[in-house]
Amino acid sequence: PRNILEAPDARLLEPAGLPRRPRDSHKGGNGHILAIGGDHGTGGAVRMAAEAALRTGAGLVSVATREENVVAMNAARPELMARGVNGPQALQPMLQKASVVALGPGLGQSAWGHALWTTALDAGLPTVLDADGLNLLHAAPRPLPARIVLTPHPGEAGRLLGVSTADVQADRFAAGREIAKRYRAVVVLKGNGSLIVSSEGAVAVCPWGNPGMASGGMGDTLTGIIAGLMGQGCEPYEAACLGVGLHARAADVAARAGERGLLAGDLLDPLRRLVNGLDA
Ligand code: NPW
Ligand code: AMP
Ligand code: MG
Repeated sequence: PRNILEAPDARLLEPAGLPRRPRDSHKGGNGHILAIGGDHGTGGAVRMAAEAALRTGAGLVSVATREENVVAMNAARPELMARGVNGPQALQPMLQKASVVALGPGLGQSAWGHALWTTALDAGLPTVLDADGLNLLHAAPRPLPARIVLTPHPGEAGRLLGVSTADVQADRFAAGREIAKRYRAVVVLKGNGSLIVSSEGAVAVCPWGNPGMASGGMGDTLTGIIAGLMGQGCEPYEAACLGVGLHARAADVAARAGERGLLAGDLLDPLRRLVNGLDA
């Protein structure tokens, strides 16, 4: 795709756009991200989103998921605060402590996922809505929080618009703009040359990334990165631009070892270097 990036949007894709972390910074001031998802069989998705938020520099990250995922998640990544939630009542106190919500990775579309989804959206916190969070929005439209980033891949974008994946890919700019307008949201239309569309319709195109990224969990990682940036003070459009840029550049660094076989988890080490302005 044509790269239409111009200042200031080009600058927003650079790590220099990251908020400074003061010397007296404390975990309470760097965002408390609440990642919600992980239905039967897709617990990994919400874990990857949560871990990416941590590696982006979020102060605290909690996970609301199916009870069955909790023991493994706490064992593998004890910095995460994972809790099993069986419904809205258990989610409410977690929402009260959170500053940003990452909603949808591996959430599924069962009654469980739907109940958590409505409760989380109604809390009105700044939110990154992804994966089944987007599929549920198509199935049951609902008012969205004012600060909202939608991160559809072309298949999810097609569902939101009621058209095919091929239709979305035939005019990605039009599709991204239409979703942003319809939902008054910042939209990341993912894929080769991800588009970031502001709620006013400004578009940035990501010049980085590679086909090694076409593997499970990549999008879930992006969701956590954008949420982590919002927790650290970025506005939604800024967080979306910067997050897409960091994600794709981390993937390019990780792909030096080969595009084929690239895993979403491989992005976490280069991501950490990039958010610190270090050569990755
Ligand atoms: P088609 O077939 O061409 O019309 P789905 P999902 C399209 C979780 N995960 N370019 C393409 O459509 C997620 O978080 C859990 C063109 C494709 O067939 C979700 O909650 C994991 N087309 C849930 O699983 C790891 C593209 O979309 C269809 C495209 C389902 O999410 C995996 C697939 O999309 C996963 O993240 C592109 N670049 N990209 C875990 N480890 O726990 C996508 N399409 O049907 O929405 O399924 O994305 O796998
Ligand atoms: P998801 O489909 O939700 O797992 O998201 C996939 C992530 O990988 C998105 O950030 C895409 O932009 C990225 N991605 C997938 N395939 C490619 C590709 N061929 N080139 C560049 N980025 C890609
Ligand atoms: Mg996805």
